[in-house]
Amino acid sequence: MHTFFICRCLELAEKGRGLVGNGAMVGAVLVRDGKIIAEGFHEGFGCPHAESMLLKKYEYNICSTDILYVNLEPCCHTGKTPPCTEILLERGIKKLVFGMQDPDERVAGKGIALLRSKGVEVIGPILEDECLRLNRGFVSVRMKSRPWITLKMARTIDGRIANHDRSMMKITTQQQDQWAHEFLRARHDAILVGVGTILSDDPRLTVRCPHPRPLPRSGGGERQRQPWRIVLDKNFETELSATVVGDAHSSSTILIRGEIKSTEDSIEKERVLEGRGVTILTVPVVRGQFDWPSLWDALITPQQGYNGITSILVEGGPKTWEFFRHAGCVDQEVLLIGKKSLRG
Ligand code: AOF
Ligand code: ZN
Repeated sequence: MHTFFICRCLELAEKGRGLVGNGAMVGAVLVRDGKIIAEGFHEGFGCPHAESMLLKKYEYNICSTDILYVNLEPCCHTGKTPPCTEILLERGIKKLVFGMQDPDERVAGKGIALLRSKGVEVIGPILEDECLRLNRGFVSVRMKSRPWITLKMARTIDGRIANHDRSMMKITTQQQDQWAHEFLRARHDAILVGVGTILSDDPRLTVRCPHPRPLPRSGGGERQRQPWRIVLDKNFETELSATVVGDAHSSSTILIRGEIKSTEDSIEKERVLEGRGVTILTVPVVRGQFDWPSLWDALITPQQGYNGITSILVEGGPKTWEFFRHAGCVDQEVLLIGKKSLRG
């Protein structure tokens, strides 16, 4: 029974994807006599935590036999919001089931210990692997100070990735593309390519899903959350005509440039891009490459209008893939093999 309710927490937690910035996706359910009587989830960066959302909605008395389920250990620190442990104790929660321990060093088991010391019965971890998988980005940011990285590659049956003249080649089938949109693009906070891909292919880098999931706070208006689009552009070569900085989602594009000398043209380009809502981050370049720790810092650290990200799908060409592999910064690789052989 515990696994069933933790699964529901994970479903609720998923609704926060892309909205919680560099924080955790968390869902909570309150169960009485085997039935869910209240639900809540962490709806966005800086918003009340899942437990607090649930208890705000459920203002009635809590019985001593009620069980609160949550996929992440309740926090015991004062961050942007008060400690969840305090709220749970105040409201008289006597039994808690959690999915995984919080890797945040401010919590890291202390939330559970505190609740136990106050006489709350605490059970867990339950479905720990599933919970870790859902929050793999958050865990990576807290444990490794960098986002979770998935490399996505595509090649033909005979191992080719481009035409002989290096022009773009359609490799994957429509079915593979749909899968990649739904299970890769829509499940990462950001899609990353190098500027070479922008200049040669002018991709859209959006999620186009056959089964879009509406955003929780869009009133059904926004059909699909769009991930951030990150362009590694050391020399600031992205053209103003590129789709990622010109379409309706340009405010979800992050351009990472090196500390190059500004010219009149580059200043003007920056002005236009910022006017379109594009986020431009400058990261130091060391021996011709972006400095990794600085790049991660820029991406995971919230700043004005940007709440940080925790997971990236790298889609760029072979140069970008090698760049990530060489740095040992790859957590998962997905290889899509097209059906056609394009020999000749
Ligand atoms: C919970 N329930 O729903 C979430 C938790 O800056 P704050 O105040 O939002 O705190 C962020 C930290 O709180 C985050 O690193 C993680 O440890 C925890 N997130 N905890 O009990 C929640 N989202
Ligand atoms: Zn909390």
